[in-house]
Amino acid sequence: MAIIEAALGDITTEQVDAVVNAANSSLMGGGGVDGAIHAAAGPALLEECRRLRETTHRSGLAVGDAVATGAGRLPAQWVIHTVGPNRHAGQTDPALLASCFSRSLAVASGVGARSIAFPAVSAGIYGWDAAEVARIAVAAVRSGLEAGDGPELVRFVLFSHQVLAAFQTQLDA
Ligand code: AR6
Repeated sequence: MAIIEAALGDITTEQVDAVVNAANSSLMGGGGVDGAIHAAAGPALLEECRRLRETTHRSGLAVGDAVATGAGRLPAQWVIHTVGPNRHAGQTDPALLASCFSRSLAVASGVGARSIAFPAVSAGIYGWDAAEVARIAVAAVRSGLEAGDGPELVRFVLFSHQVLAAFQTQLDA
């Protein structure tokens, strides 16, 4: 039985096999958790992302999809980049957000990650309500873990008490 938990913290310091990045389709970095992950990982991460753009992801990463790279100087081994829907751009389909979590789990399994940390994808710059993100994320992770041999530990790492409370409510339900 896999463990699903939530904690307050900075995802860049997580001692897990894989950390998920709330990226954008360009994979070239940005603000929020994306900026923090690139800053902590160092230039090797951007270099790997650039290589993806030159090879397998010439037109970028689609909303709801995920892809793995190494993690540069992070304690994790892999960064799994996913692109959440941007509510400010009219991307309001919950299935796209659920897909970020299920695709990230599948990619984590593919690289052999046994533990994974997720941020609250789309709950920042992309404008989704944290309670809705929490509901969608917890449901997607639960069904993803039921469906296959995903990681043994899934930790949601949240940046504020308010967002942590939203995830804790869903985990307790
Ligand atoms: N650790 C954990 N959570 C964090 C951290 C951190 N170090 N930093 C921020 N958060 P956001 P999005 C929280 O905006 O909404 C970027 O520019 C934050 O408080 O990072 O998916 C990308 O390049 C919020 O709860 O991601 C895209 O263009 C959550 O992480 C765009 O932002 C997600 O906020 C993606 O926007």
